[in-house]
Amino acid sequence: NTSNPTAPGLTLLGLGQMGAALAGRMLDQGRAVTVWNRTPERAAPLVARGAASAETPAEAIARNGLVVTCLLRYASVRETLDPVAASLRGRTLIDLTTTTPDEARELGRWAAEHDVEYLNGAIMATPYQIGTPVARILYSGAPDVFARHRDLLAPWAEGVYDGPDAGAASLIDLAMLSGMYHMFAGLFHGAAMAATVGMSAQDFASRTIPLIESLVAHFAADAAIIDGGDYSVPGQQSLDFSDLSDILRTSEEAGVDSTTIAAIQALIHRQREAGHGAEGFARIYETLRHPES
Ligand code: FVH
Repeated sequence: NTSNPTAPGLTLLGLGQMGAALAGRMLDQGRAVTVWNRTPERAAPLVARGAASAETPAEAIARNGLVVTCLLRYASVRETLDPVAASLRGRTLIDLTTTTPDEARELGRWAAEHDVEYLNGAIMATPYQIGTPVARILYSGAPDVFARHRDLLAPWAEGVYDGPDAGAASLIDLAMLSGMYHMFAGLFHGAAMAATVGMSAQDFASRTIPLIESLVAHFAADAAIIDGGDYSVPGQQSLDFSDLSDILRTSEEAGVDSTTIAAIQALIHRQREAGHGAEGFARIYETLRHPES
């Protein structure tokens, strides 16, 4: 840990698994870091690595112009910051707590009312990935605040700026997680089906992973079709062809819960009933995007 006295310091509020990883990475880069945590004992390993510890959020905030929060959820951010709003005046707040987009926007309004510069951040990494090439942090909010802090934040992850709407980073984060959870739920459903003929989940995984890997790239082609709005582009699997009745019936006959696959079948049927059966599977996007139409 070679300390770098010319680099600006930062204050980190919240030393859970992620907050500790963020603080540790900055200490490794020689940055002056002041930390605070509701349960003070969690600061000790970081103090041993060179962090300064503060007894209260106000004391921690007073030490630096840049204040980063990484707490459990939005309520804990407000619980921590509301009583010390005056001490944040004129400083920069970056909230890396997972919040909903509206919560991020509300915090943006709160920050503006208290004369605090604000960026919302959404961490797309585990604590162990912080500082590695796979880590990304999405930021949204004031463009000049991102531009001024981009280099300072770089040791954590590649910073991706998603525009001035403070809720955008959070929304994109949650959208990506939605895709991930749907994919895993589908794989778990398949594993449950395969288990009824004696296949282990591990065998099912090794059989399925190459198929999924070969198909993932097709998402880009579907995305181009969605953006273009023409679902009749030749070469696609049609909605009539994509009928999932066989999968649904087999799942039910095998006694496996069919909630996930039935939801996809319902989306397909909505579009077929609207006369789009000859068009591509990506057309179900229209029902998701415009549920009332
Ligand atoms: N861990 C991960 O893989 C994910 C990756 C994606 C982004 N998340 C988000 O990061 C936020 C923090 O997550 P974490 O992993 O650090 O969470 P914990 O280890 O559970 O630590 C929680 C910290 O929050 C403090 N805290 C909780 N409630 C309050 C409160 N009312 N007032 C003040 N602080 C509070 C807690 O303090 P303590 O329990 O040690 O006293 C921890 O410092 C989170 O939004 C993830 O979604 C991480």
